[in-house]
Amino acid sequence: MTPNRPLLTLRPTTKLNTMKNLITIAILLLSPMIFAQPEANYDESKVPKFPLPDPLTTFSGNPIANKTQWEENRRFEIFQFFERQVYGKVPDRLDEYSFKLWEESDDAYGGKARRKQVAISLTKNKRTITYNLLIYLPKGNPKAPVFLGYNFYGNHTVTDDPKVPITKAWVSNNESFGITDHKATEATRGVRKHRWAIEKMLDNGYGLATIHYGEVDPDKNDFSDGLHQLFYKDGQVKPKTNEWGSIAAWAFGLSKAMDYLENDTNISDVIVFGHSRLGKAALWAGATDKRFAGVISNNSGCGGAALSKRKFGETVARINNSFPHWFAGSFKKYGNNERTLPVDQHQLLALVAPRPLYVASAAEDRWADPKGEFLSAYHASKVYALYGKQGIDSPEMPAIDQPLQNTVAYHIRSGKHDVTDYDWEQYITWAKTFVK
Ligand code: GTR
Repeated sequence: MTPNRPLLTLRPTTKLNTMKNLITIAILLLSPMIFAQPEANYDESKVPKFPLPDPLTTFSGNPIANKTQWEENRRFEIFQFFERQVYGKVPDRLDEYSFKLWEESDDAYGGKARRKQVAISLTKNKRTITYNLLIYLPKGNPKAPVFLGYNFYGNHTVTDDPKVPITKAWVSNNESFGITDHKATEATRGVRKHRWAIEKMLDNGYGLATIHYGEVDPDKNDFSDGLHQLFYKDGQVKPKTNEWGSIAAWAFGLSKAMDYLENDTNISDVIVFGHSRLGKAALWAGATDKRFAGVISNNSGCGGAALSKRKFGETVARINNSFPHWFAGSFKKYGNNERTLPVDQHQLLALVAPRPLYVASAAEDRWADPKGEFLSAYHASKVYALYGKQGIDSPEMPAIDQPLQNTVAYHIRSGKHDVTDYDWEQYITWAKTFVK
């Protein structure tokens, strides 16, 4: 490219140049159409026929008949594919990590809850990142199960509790919260508490553990900060093609939190939860770390619970284009090319088996493709059957607000893309029966 070259160079009028001029003008006029994102498909009749890869037939065509064959053979090859071609590999081990319980009190929520705040530090190549885990535990339950999930805007946004400091890390700008420079302020305390039914959890004997995702890896396409850069060799500025994007980094952050939680004597089972992009991270965390006793995907959509080959709402091309840093570089080649994917997201869900799994959709969240999320849970269920666990038996979606709860559970709630009390009520009821 010549620097400072004008966008449009019209040539003097010879016949040939007139042709060239016309072609140049046509390209300029058509370029918005050529390069624009295609409209998302919301028409069932336009969903392509999509043969789904069978979780119980290996890549080389051999049938899987029992859980031993699944675990020793098929699970491993599916896992490896997701690890190298979708979310990306964690490049290496940490050199060191540590936990510091820097605040603790037993008077949270009017004396109902114990609060703990733990700093988690991860070190590699003499570089360290630190992120904070905020924990509320029901005092009436000496060893409580907890939901572990990331929040979008800081631990201080999930509660009005003044003892939780405002995060100093990157946060996404949000006009309605008055965030314009990626910095959270006191004005954002409690702004997301409607998404976290903390008192409901406490009253039912459950705790909450939450982390601001921006403290682990800021959600932007530059790879200069957060978890990734700890692992760089001299001169490296981004992960290799088959190495981790942000979703895998967030999942890794959840696993390191699990290292702390499993040693906290006030905590029993940990159920990993996530909404939307953080639901994608929760699913990958559940697949990579078997210590999570249950996994909840709330409206996780494309690259989460929804089937990629269905092409309804968000697609692989769209997500890689809008969020180039979320997945491994190697996932890009499947944009507009889903047919060539040898896996689909039902197989990600199957990696959680036999542990309890909840997939939830919202009726107005068509971008996330509720039907694709449901079918994915349905098609994962045959792996649960190998363990004698009941999944989703019928390919017919349940009615809105009629949860289907087995070891694999699903609901489609009325309303939009969000996390509501209704969602939490279902998760708590289900966890009491299926996560033990
Ligand atoms: C959307 C994205 C979705 C979902 C959502 C979110 O813009 O297209 O895949 O992750 O963001 O995380 O809120």
